[in-house]
Amino acid sequence: MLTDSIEEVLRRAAEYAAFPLWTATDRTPPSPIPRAIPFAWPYAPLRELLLRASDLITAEEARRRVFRLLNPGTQGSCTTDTLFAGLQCILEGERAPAHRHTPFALRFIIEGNGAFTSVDGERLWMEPGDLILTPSWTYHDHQKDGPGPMIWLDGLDVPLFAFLRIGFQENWSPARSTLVDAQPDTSLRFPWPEMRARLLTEPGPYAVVPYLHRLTGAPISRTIGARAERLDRGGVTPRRQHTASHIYNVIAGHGRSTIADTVLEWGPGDTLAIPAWHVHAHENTGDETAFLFAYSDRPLLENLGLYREGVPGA
Ligand code: GTQ
Ligand code: FE2
Repeated sequence: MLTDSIEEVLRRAAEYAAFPLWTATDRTPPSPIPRAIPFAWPYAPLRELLLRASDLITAEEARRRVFRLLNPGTQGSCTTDTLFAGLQCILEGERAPAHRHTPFALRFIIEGNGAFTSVDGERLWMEPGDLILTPSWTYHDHQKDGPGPMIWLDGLDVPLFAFLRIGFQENWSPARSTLVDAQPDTSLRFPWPEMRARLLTEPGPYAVVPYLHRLTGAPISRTIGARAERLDRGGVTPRRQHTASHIYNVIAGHGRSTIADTVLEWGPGDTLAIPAWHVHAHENTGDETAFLFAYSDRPLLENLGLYREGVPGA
């Protein structure tokens, strides 16, 4: 009908579940707009609460005794828009039961000893500062025999799976097979003394060393990459901007990070979220060398051709 108004046309289109693009508010913007905000989770109070929770619920009951570190700007299990972080605790004599899932996971050990994660039957011992990997669809559980708590940061790509809707998992039902210690050169465990030594041989007040597969030199997974950083006393990092988002955990030292307009102070054990495209820089404000652990979705973005760096201030 030539005399139709646009409103009339759109009303009739809507009856066929068809709508105008030109009035949509969620069109692709000129630059990335993450929902996540810059945010810090302080270790000391969360550690106390996690230990309290550990007296009240067993690892077996909880399956995973984890505090999810959820970004106030996002919904669901998001620490940044694409990455999840959680603080997990197991106590002496406990075992978090075995399962496997499509999401990839890393563990960065914060405190404790005498515990291990088993991955497809191989025991990976956990010491503070170690990085442990549980690749997609590998069976894993966590067990502690020695005294005291063991606390670590879990890093997973679960927001990606929430988006794709192909996240799934399976619980281990057969009796657990005999475990063997993993080979010392396994690419599923990166001991801290080795990484620390490498950081100390690097020049400059600011050093960055990526965690790479020992044989292939590839990032630790096709979605998540990780690195450790050394920032000397008084040191300041360059300002950076990129499409990857980062989660940091402070290994040692004190400092502050400027993330767009937000300034976050940090100390040992604290976790920070740096959303995509936010210009950020770190500063060591303490009297000792700072060591930082970080993971990001950079491999995911690079594999899709979507990693870009900006020129801050340009
Ligand atoms: O330890 O297996 O924080 O499957 C979230 C999901 C930890 C784990 C998390 C998991 C795990
Ligand atoms: Fe898991």
